[in-house]
Amino acid sequence: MSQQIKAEIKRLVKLIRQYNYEYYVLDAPSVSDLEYDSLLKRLEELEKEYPEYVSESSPTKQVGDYLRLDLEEVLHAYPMLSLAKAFSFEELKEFEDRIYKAIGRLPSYVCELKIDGIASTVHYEDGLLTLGATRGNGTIGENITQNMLAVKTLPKVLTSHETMEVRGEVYMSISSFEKTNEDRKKKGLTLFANPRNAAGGSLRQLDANITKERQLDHFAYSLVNPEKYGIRTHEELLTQLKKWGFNVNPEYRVCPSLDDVIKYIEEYTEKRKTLPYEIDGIVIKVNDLALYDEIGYTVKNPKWAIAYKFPAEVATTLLKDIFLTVGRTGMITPNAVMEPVLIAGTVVSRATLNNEDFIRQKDIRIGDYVRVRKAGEIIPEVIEVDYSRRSPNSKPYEMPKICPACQEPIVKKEKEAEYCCVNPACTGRKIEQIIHFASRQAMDIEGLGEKQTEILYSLGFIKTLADIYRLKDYRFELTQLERFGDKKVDNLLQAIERSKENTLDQFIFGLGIRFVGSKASKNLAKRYQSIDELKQAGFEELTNIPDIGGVMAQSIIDYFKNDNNLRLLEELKFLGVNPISQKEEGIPQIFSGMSIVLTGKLETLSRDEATKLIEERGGRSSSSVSKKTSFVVAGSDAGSKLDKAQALGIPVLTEEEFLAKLKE
Ligand code: 0OW
Repeated sequence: MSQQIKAEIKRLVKLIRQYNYEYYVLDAPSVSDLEYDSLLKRLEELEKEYPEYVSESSPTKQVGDYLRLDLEEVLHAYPMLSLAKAFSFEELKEFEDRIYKAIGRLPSYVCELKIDGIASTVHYEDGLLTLGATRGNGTIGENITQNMLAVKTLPKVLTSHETMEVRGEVYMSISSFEKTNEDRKKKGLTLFANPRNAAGGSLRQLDANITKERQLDHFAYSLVNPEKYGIRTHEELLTQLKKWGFNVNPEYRVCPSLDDVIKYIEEYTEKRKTLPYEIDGIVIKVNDLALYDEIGYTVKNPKWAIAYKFPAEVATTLLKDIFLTVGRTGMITPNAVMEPVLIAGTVVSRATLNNEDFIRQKDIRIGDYVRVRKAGEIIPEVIEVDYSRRSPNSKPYEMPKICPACQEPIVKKEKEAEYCCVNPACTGRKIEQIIHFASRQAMDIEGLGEKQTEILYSLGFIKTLADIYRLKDYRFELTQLERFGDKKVDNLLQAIERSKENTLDQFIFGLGIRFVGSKASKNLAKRYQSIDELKQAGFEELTNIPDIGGVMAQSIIDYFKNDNNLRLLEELKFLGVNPISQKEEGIPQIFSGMSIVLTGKLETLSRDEATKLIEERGGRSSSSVSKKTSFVVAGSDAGSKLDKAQALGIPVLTEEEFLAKLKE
């Protein structure tokens, strides 16, 4: 038992450290806050129960943020605390019980919306904003003064000449978030997953002008040393902040009892969807500031405040079937096909069942009514079975032990929950082929990146390359997927249609014929006008083409002998994917079969332009000089390649001589 506990604590510490890094350093968390919070809660429970297993460097000891090394550090004279979390009303009752135990009476509270942004602090001297910083690890933050000046609703000069420090949340409204992502999309940049990441990324921009473009806002919610201004309650504090010109979120409310707090929470669980910014919970604070010291603090949280986190969205529906998918690494995942059900505004018909252990632990059976959760991740998750609705003749689910794609046996590695297909030639790893096909150098289908492909594949929308061109038939279902809104789906479907106009070399490269890279694909597309022509090519003919050796030629021939590949090409042709290459008419192939090396700086051509001129004339530009080199073009400051060419007696042309040759 103790071994298992130790292993579980170790697993949780490792996971939480990874998630902290993604969240605080990369601004790109791979799990939802809810997922993260429940892992941290589990670890805290285990550490409480087994203190002998707690490591000093446990993430439960560390307070949040990681520091960006390239921003100047700021020491917080008054630590920036974070908030303990409550996931249920019972836990709110426990929070109140602890307060009652400390002060012998029940206090009144103030409820505020928990803005899902970046905690920050701002210093004013004689009414002038002099310093802005992130929370960092609670004691040391990052200096973001220049960026804070770009936050629209943060006063830079106060009409009163106060010297003080104000705490608040910098956030990005949903409309600014969407506009920011639109701009990034046009620039080919990765998109922010949510407004919080967008705010974090913008706020930590080293270039404050970029921050300015990003429309950040601020809600103030706390003041260091409020007693200095004769402020006695949190409500008075918020009122005073407003008077000084700060943007205070107007939804706060004094709640005399816990019942009023719960009513406020129920009210805003509904209203949440209508707000122009994202919130991830409700912050509850004792209103009377004089009680704070008596109620006390933990290492990182006040005991007089707590954050109630909204529960994940859950619904119950019929589990109609279970199908297995093979991931990029060969990992086998069981997935649920369910009666479509509405969860948090979108229709869900597929969900993950994680692995066989999960199915067995919960005894999930086909025909069961299951509860499904959509907690912010893109793929919903089955969480439990409603046994009361189980039909009497249902049987436990037996997961097939063969790969769904190549029918080879699947194996489960030691101490791992997942089964894997270890067949290196497993065609099931279609997901890899699909990702390659849609990649930039191949068919360049924008919006069909790794993540999107894995989701569409695991939900069964794409199984083969041809299915990409059938996605338009599933437009409605796609718009129902988390973060696959109408606009995103339509952009993807348009990109797929546009890809039909791609060149033959992109298509050949996208097919992923073994050993055939982008350069060889270009040479094949010069020699043949279509896939049908290439299909007829013989071994000799192929090996006469630059960059095509014997192994590659044989691989091409084998590819066209495979019935599955021939069927796929027919399907793609039927769906309108059959690019025809324009033969390089009129360009004399004066460098045909030659290997040419460029070295040094060319005055009139970029390296890419020179390479294109060589390849258009049937030559190949190589990066290293050898006996096989036909000649070298030496620009200014040519280095060791020129020396080697002269040592090997390889002809060397100047840039002018090279250009003259093109005109011959
Ligand atoms: N995110 C918020 C919020 C809030 C502070 C003051 C004492 C401890 C927490 O809307 N409305 N009020 C507070 O009060 N904190 C908030 O956010 C916290 C800051 C650090 C972690 C959370 O984001």
